[in-house]
Formats: sequence, C-alpha cells, structure tokens
Amino acid sequence: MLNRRNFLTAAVGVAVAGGLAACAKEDDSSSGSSDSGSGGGGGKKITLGFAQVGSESGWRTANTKSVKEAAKEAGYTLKFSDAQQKQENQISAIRSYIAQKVDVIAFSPVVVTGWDAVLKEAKTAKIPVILTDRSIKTSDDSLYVSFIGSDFIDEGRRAGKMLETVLQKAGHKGPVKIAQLEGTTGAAPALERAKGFKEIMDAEHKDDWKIVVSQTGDFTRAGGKQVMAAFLQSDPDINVLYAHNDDMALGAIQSIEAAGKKPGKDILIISVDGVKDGFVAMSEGKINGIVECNPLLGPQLMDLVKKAADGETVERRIKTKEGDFLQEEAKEALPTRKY
Ligand code: GYE
Repeated sequence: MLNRRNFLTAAVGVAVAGGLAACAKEDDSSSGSSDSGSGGGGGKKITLGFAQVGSESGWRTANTKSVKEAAKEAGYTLKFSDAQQKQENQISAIRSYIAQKVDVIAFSPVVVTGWDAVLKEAKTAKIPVILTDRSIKTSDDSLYVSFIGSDFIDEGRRAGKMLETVLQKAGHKGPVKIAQLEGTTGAAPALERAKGFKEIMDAEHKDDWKIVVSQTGDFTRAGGKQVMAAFLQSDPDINVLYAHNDDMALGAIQSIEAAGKKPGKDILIISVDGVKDGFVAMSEGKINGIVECNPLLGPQLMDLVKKAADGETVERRIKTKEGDFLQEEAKEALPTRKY
C-alpha cells in the first residue's frame, strides 16, 4: 500500500513567466567551457548561475551531482557555488551572477525569508530566476518564474501516517513520546515537514502522541548525533524519533546505540529523503520507515532553464512525486536506489 514507487514528475499549474523571461540573450559573456551540446538559447550557449545551499547531506550531494551532470549534458556553461548553509553566501553568489550577466539564475534557498532585495536586482537586470528544491516567502511573486521541488507539507503528513503503520506493526502500546530532529531553522523543508506531521498528530492522535523534544540538527549527521544525545539525557523514555532527513537519523542512531538502546526497536525511527545510507540502515532494521524526497532535479531544471532563457512561458510550479518505504521494502529497493 505504502509503496507508491518512485518519482514520476507532474506539472502542476501553469503560469506565465512574464516580462522576466525576456532575458539577456544578447550577452555574449557566456562562452568559455567545452561544447557538449547545443545549449539551446537559439544557438547561443546558455550560462546558468546555480547557488546551492551547501553540502550538508547525502540528499544534497545527489542533488548537486544531478544539476552538474544535467547542465553538462545540456551543453550549458554552469557557474556553481556552495553557500555552506549561509544565506549571506547565497545572496553574494546571486549578486555575482547578476554582475556576470548570466542568462538564468537558479537557487535552492537556504531559508524562506529575506530574498526580495536581491531578487529585485535580478529582475531589474532582466535575469529570470528559478527556485529549485526549496521555496521562499515573498509578497511579489514576479520575483521568480518557477519553483521545482517536492511538497514538504505532504511529506510531513506522509511521515505521520507512516508512524501510525509503524506503531501498529511494532504492536506498540501506551504513550507515544516523540523526539523531533528538525532541519535547518527557517528552511522550507524544516517548517513544512514539521507542519504536515503536526497536522496528522493534532487531527488524529491528540491524546496519545506527544512531541516531547524538538530541536534543529541542521540536516547534518553530526547535528543529529549531538542533538539526539542531549534528547536522550533530557528524556530517557522517548520511544519515537521523527527526523526531517536521513542524515540526522543516521547520526541519531549512533547516539541511541551509545546509550545502550536499539534503534528501530526501543526507539522507532521515521525519516525523510531515502538516500542509500538511509536504505542500508532500514534494511538492517535500524530505521522503520522513510518518506522519499527526490533530489534528481537536474534534467527538468535544464528544460526550464532553456525555456526561460528563450523567453518562453514556463510552468510556475513543478512538483516531484515520491514513494514511501517500510523495512520490508528496503532490501528489495536497495540495489536499484539511484542516490
Ligand atoms: O531533505 C535534506 C537537505 O531541501 C529537500 O535539504 C532538501 C533537504 C533534504 O539537506 O537532506
């Protein structure tokens, strides 16, 4: 039932790229790297500036690889930067892409707020902006042409429903004391994965489930390990961990084992992403369920980039579709995991 496999992608809603899409096509500064394709843009090679969040997780590594490979495949010149999870670094990278007059800017915003000023600069320079993976909050929707990525609220809801199944399978009786490892503070996947999960909890489990501790582990293994150790000290009776990504769950597993407990048994674990190491831990019985989030956004992003560079209308929102996996599916799925 839970195993709706893999990620077809569906275009959801169509809107207009508007004036933003009429971008700097006359600019010739974007030659330079080797020719490995047409590069579109009416024969002229497209230059894409991509401001990545960082390299905090296995998901991010897979996402970066997908973007780099797809840009190469499409024959674009890619200017890539890693912001090390700092908004100010992403803002400087975007400013530098504007100064270099790239054709299109794409970025995965580390947090949801605080982008209007720099995106207005891009708009003034007539450079279309595409959001990948994470969304932003803005009062001016004309500041970006498209957003491609997962529905994180839905992922949170799916994690909640998955916990119901996992508790039932484990024959769990009594109170459900949940520890939540949140993603980076202020990031869309952290806010929305918490929100979707809470929705299920409030609607269906108000009396029996309780989040007893919740703190950010910054989407990293080290963060998950450190925060889980503190959680276990503050409340040794925690019996469920909901981690907003696999890496934090993997770090937490180390602390759970160090405390003499069995991950997947004494503490039931649900996480999000579905990276290979997460699947390995699940096939060893240490994670009970994973809500998949697809990082392989590169090929679709490159299609959007070409359209935006050509001044065409682009889909305003592209959602990736994903599956849910439980332990019995982990072993079977492991050999074919792509990331
Ligand atoms: O879940 C996490 C990464 O934004 C969807 O960021 C992404 C999240 C992903 O660090 O592992």
